[in-house]
Amino acid sequence: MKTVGVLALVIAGLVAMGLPATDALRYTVYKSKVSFYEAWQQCIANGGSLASIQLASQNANVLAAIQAAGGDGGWWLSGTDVGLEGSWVWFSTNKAVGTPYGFVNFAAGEPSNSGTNGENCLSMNIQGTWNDDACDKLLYYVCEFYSQ
Ligand SMILES: [Ca+2]
Ligand SMILES: [Ca+2]
Repeated sequence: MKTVGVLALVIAGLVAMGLPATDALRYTVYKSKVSFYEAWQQCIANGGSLASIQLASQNANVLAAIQAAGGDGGWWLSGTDVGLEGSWVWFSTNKAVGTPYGFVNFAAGEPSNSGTNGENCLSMNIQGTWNDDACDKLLYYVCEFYSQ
């Protein structure tokens, strides 16, 4: 009882400070390859959201889910700069990437906006770092869900 009470106080404190209770988020990796927009829609259809990452701990949890699920290639997260080149937002939450905690995890040399049509959608690679990919590329994806 005592431990539960302390834990509740800690969580209440974190919420009061505006920090997300990251333990309340769980991640599911979907191993069908779809476009960024289809991934976004599928997560909503499944009762969740295409994953957004604000904290290193969330990045680590998503990476762990990817590694547990297996597979190769990239995994869609909800980041995009399709609205304004170079201005990255998490599509699921409409929050700027890197806000409010400063966590940004692009791989070296990314985002590259490669190709004639550019790259405007954010994926995680097997190292846990981020890349911009063409939004119509077919990749696995990660949905986030709030657990009780
Ligand atoms: Ca871009
Ligand atoms: Ca890229």
